[in-house]
Amino acid sequence: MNKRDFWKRTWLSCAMAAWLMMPSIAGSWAAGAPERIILDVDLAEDVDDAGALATLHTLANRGEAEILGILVSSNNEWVGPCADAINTWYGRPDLPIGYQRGHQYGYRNPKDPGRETPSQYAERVARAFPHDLKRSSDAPDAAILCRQLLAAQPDQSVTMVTVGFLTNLRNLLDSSPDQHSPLDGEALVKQKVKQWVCMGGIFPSGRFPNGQGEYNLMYDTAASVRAVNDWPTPVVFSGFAIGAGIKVGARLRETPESNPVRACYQHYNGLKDREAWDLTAVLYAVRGAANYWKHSEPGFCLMHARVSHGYNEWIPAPQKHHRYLIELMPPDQVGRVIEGLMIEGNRPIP
Ligand SMILES: [Ca+2]
Repeated sequence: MNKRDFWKRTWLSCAMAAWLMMPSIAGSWAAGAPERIILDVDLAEDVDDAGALATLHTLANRGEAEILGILVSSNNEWVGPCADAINTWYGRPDLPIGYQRGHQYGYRNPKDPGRETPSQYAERVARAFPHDLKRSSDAPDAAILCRQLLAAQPDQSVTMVTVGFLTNLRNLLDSSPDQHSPLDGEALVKQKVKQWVCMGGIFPSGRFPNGQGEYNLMYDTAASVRAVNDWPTPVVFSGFAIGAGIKVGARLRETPESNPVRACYQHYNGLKDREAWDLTAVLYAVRGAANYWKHSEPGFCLMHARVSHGYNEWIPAPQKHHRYLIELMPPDQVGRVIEGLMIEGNRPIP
């Protein structure tokens, strides 16, 4: 090698090392420590939450993610046990699970007072697969569990991922100092959370043509208004259109019948493909935009409370810290990545 080649190679090696050490725009490291994830699911009316759990477990098996805990935002006594069954099958039977306590904080959606979030699969899967959480309400309050989990982590290290309603995040922001941390909820989030990845919203229009907002954001509107408008760290939204273009699930047939995620899809739609809304948020939270998506311009996703069912509005603003995902790779190609993760392996890699 001549001297010029040597310095060229040395420069390239240094540049590569610097690039590998540089955090991406999403705040995730291109190489190094796994992303610390708290995933908040509803796992009830739709089945993509089950796919999101499968995807996250696989990413943890691969060393790309560390799962700190699972929160449940729906009002259904079988959802916690169903999540526990999935965690157990993936070899993580003791993963902490928190359950929403919306009512303790005065929450009742005025349109759906005390309404249970129905599920076609949660009870059947919970009854059929091994786990030890008997009822969702046997799990601790999700907001308090979240305080405990956050307090134990390094500063600005945790990625919150929500693929359901925002009841728990509102309760977390509203929480008071306790035995886990002397900080109130907002200060604790600001100290410990790197970013929040939210499957929710419609971008940039904010509403469907019929005027309605997106399901996750409008379900507990009061909570969404507080969580979205006041969240003190960067937020990235995987909006309705991102997951709507990706269909996954049928390949769960290739996994054994002992797989509770396969059973969720079996009971939900007979193991057909289903939109991948929640799975996109998990993939983004762990890998960043990669070559799957690009980020919108910075701005603010303003939540509006319209009677009980709210909607979002996108306001471009260079000094704000919200962004939403925009398609880059063709959705069917992203789908193949996601479905590969969804059906891969059922035990942690030793
Ligand atoms: Ca969901």
